[in-house]
Amino acid sequence: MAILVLSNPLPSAPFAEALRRAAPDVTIWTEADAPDPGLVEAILAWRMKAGILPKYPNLRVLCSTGAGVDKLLVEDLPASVPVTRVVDPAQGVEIAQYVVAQALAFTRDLALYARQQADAQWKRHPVRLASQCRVGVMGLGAVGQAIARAFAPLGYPVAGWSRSAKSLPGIQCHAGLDGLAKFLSHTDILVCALPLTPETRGLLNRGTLGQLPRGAFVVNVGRGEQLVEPDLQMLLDEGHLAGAALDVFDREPPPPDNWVWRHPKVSATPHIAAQASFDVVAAQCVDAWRSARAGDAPALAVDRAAGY
Ligand code: NDP
Ligand code: OXD
Repeated sequence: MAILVLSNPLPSAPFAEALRRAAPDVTIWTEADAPDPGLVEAILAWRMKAGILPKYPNLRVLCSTGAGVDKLLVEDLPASVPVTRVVDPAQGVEIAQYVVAQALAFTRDLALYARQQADAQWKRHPVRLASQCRVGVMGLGAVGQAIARAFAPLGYPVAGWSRSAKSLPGIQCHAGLDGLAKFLSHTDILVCALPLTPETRGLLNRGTLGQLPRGAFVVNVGRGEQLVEPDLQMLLDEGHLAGAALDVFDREPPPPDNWVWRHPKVSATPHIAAQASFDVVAAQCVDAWRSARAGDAPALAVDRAAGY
């Protein structure tokens, strides 16, 4: 029995070391160890290609190195193999810090003042009141709720949107496609913290982003494939949107000639909003493997049909 780390493009050593700490009695392999496929019972991976999983006939569970599992749901994933995600509360706090930092930089005009400083220009602009900047968080799971909670003490009115109806203290909750238009039209700072699924792919497009009030700001920490980049560019250039902070892209890294690198209204970061700790990832992978061995559903198994 063994756990195999296939974390490419992330380095495998930190995951393998954390797994050894979490389960000293278990064989932990990386690709470099020339693993015996028949002994592999769990795989810890960030992404998967078709043709790999059938090589492991005794696979019991496929674990994600991150919160999202979208790159693991390949067509030859055996029906009997559960897929697990990571839930790390510290990661939620970290991602909330990133989003709050971007939102504050936007509402307090920090980029504008940095440009003014470069020209030794002393010029004051009216301050946008937090109470008049409505934050709308798409996705109210582990990550989205952490983001929503972080804004409330700063005085921002907070709303959220999810697939199923919710009631969360201090958050105006909307749900489903029926609730989307009202949610969008009442949102000045839109934060996407959705998992990538067939329903959320391309969801941030001209039609939906165009329903935001003029001057709105968009933060995407979900997945790049949820955003139709040319639509965003058009809305920024037309002035409908005031800015965007993008941490995720459909191609990571985006090619050097991608407009996002240079657009004056875009802040682009290399998928750093938050990373789960290696020890949490490893502990949850080992738990999932032990549950699968015992014939139980792992606690963090995703709904494969829903895609998250
Ligand atoms: P969860 O599974 O805990 O939550 C997902 C949320 O999205 C749920 O509230 C769910 O609704 C909602 N949702 C899913 N599909 C739809 C839909 N079609 N319409 C409306 N709402 C929908 O995931 P996490 O919060 O843990 O993570 C979310 C995503 O954040 C990850 O999949 C990943 O893509 C991204 N992420 C990015 C990071 C970064 O560094 N940039 C770091 C970590 C995560 P419901 O509650 O009704 O099920
Ligand atoms: C993710 C992660 O899913 O980094 O993006 O956990």
